[in-house]
Amino acid sequence: MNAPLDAATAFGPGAAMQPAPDHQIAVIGLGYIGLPTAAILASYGWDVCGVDVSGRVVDTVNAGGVHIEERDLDRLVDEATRSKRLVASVHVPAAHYYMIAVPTPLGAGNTPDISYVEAAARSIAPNILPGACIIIESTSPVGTTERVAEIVAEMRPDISIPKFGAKHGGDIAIAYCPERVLPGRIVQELIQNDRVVGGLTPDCAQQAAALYMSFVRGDCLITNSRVAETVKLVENSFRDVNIAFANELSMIADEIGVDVWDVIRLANRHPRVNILQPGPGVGGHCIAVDPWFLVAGAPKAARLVRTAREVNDYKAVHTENRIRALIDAAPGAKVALLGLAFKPDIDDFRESPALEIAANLCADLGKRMLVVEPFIDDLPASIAELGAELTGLDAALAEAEIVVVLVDHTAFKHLMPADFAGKLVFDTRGMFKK
Ligand code: SAJ
Repeated sequence: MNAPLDAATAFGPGAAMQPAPDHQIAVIGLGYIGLPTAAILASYGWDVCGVDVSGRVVDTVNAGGVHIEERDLDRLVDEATRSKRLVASVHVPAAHYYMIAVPTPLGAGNTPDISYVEAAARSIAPNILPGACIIIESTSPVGTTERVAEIVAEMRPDISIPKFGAKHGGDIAIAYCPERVLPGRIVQELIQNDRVVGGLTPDCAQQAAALYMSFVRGDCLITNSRVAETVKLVENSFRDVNIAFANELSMIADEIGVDVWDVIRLANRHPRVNILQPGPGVGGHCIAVDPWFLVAGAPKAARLVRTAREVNDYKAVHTENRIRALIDAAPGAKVALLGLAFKPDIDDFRESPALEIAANLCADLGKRMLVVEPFIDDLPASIAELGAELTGLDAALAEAEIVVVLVDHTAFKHLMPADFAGKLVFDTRGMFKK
């Protein structure tokens, strides 16, 4: 275990003279990123207060439990709370480091809504002490770090706030360090991945990087806050554009009558071609959302990024239309839908195209839909109330004449062509081709 930095190392000469804060670190937002980060920091010896607006979440964490499914997280939180290095609260304490990990949803017209980040900044400002450091981890439109600085400046005229682009200055530090971890591998990737740390000033970046260097095994790469904000949006836009290419190919292949999986497999044997995999659309709360933040920042320039989003959204419509064509070809037949999650082997349904498609089909054909999803015990209410049934894999295959693979969960991968004999099959993930 790495030793945590002491106050003087983290805040520079004289910092130890400041009034003592309640905790070394306050993590604002105990969701998919905040809770694992808080627990890892505690496991590396830091004294952490996790803050959440939900009393239920706070109580769960203080009892050593977790409210989200993520590999190894339950063990980590249990150990962190037992050791008393992690406590949770609905109140923001005075701390050396404040880490903001709250949601940044899409607002009306696909524009970013940073109101939770702004609220977090407002909740930090009254308690902040000179020498402290605010780090924003939430995926954010470019300029959000400066907006946080503005809010703190308005609320705390007694403190000098660093200015973007200045060489030095400010009584506190403010920086942006995006999370880049993959759901399902969050605990591992929080430690292993390189981090990009962007400060309002170089001093801000250094102070923020000192925290990450205490637990990250990858490199901590220093830059300014605007570049760091852009890097995060670009990473997910890059993936979205590449998936859009694969999804568009699959629609072209449908139209010209070739097998897209064969085309991609053979094209990828070219030494400089690496096409991703088509699916029923793109889900999750990152890739399906973040590119819009780039588009909002530069609507005229971001043409490819916008189009990729539209292609990936349209792929879900195309998929649903293909399933409806199968249903029309077999009147009265039962339909097995395999998978609802936004990607394989997780229980996360956020922005899931599979869930959206299933809900639309259930709205018309509820009682004919047999939904197989090994990661849940009950169907989401939106589908259950339409008459669909959560069914075991074997029972669904026995009853259904139409089988649609929406998610290639490992639990489905043992299936063989003989399991589908005599049925109409639509495999949106190419599970049987890979
Ligand atoms: N997908 C495809 N075809 C592919 C790959 C993915 O259709 O070949 C679909 C998946 O099924 C899913 C969606 O894309 O619906 C997104 O899945 P993902 O595994 O690509 O990404 P996420 O959303 O789980 O996590 C991403 C990651 N970003 C990148 O890989 C650039 C992760 O590192 C980020 O931290 C995360 O977004 C985030 O929080 O921003």
